[in-house]
Amino acid sequence: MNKDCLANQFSLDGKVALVTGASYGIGFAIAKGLAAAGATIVFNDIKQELVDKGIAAYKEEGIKAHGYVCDVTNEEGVNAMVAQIEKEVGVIDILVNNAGIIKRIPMCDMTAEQFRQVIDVDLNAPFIVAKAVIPSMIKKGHGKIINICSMMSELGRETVSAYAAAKGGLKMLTKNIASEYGEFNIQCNGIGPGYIATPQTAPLRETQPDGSRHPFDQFIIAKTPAGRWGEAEDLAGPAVFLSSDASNFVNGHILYVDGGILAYIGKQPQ
Ligand code: NAP
Ligand code: GCO
Repeated sequence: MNKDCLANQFSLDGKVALVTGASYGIGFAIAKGLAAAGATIVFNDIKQELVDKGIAAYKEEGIKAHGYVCDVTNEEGVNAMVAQIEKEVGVIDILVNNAGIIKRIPMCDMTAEQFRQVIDVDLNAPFIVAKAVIPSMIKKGHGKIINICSMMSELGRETVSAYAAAKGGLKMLTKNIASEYGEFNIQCNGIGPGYIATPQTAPLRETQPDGSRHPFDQFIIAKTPAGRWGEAEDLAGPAVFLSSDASNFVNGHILYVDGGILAYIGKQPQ
């Protein structure tokens, strides 16, 4: 294999990528990476104002993204959005199930409705969106699905019972899609980010009234061999790999992009 042949394996030229919930945060960073590799970017958000902001943000990066208003928990709305994308942009070659929420509430204080809301967005929605795009992927003869899992696909911690249950389920949904649709040349893998500095984790990094770092911030730094929080951009390269021909024989794998947290017992107190 020569240098050009290897480089081409990572090219996404001519591919249409749908990244859900990608007006900002991890989804936005992943979409920028996919665009840099040649993909046409399609994204959605619940609110028109955020879709508009997202389109403007992509434009600032030199990316002509296609934005749609859609709540990923609404199956009818998702099916309508996918049909509209196929009509206006093209068949979706790459799906990144990124949209997600978290509720940090002690389990015995959490209502069943709050639990269901997290499961709905973080687990039911990836099922709904994957189900909407797979038939056209089968017709086209290929497809890539990337589910954004989490450290909580492997580990628990206080106050995140619903999120951990959803992300643990998402890991197994990933493996099941890989199992059920691998024969159609569809690869389904997960990316498990570690602790990434985005709006979702902002409450865990707030500077304390005395100017010190948030205790959880210090905890994560001690638990991460890299000694830092991840940046959303750290996820772009792994996403390009799992979206490209370079990963055509990678299926049902969860790629943890966590700076080594899952491998490390943690720095001993000094
Ligand atoms: P974020 O900053 O909170 O962004 C989440 C995105 O999902 C937002 O654009 C949000 O749109 C969208 N979204 C939420 N519910 C939606 C729905 N029902 N329909 C459509 N869009 C919806 O989160 P993030 O940190 O970028 O995380 C992105 C993904 O990575 C999530 O799945 C998260 O669980 C996962 N993750 C994050 C970390 C981390 O440390 N940050 C680590 C591991 C995994 P609105 O603004 O309209 O709500
Ligand atoms: C939390 C964090 C984590 C991260 C991520 C870790 O409250 O523990 O929000 O859940 O978001 O999922 O991989």
